[in-house]
Amino acid sequence: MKKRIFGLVAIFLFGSMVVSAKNKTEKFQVKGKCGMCEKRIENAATSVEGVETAKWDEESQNLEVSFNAKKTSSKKIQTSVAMAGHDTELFSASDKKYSDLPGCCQYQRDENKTQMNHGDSSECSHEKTTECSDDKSATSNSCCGGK
Ligand SMILES: [Cu+2]
Repeated sequence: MKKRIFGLVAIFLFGSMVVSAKNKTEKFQVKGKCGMCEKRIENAATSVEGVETAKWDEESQNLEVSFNAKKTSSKKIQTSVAMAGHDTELFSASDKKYSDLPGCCQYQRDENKTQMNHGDSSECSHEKTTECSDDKSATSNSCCGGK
């Protein structure tokens, strides 16, 4: 019996090692306010190809994602979340996307941080054509306008 349990544990450990070889878990800050935000943020994250799970915590304002590092990256996930209207550590949502959110979801924005991100073009690594084109206001006041 003991041997059998040991065998199962060994299989489990080996299995989780294989999974962790390509799966990565990262945590970053995403601004939001309520349960609707939670759904929107998590949906935006899981809609990115390669994302396995996404869990946003309202109290800590942290989004924990686990994803296949070969298919996507924390940057891509944050881009998607920002496009849904929520500021992340790296990217700010466009003013239009933000104002399109329901009133209960209009979280407190950090003005200084927003300006800093917009001014620094090195933060803007996503493809201008695919990520920025559906939102005209993005070209004037988000990082999409810098390139
Ligand atoms: Cu909300």
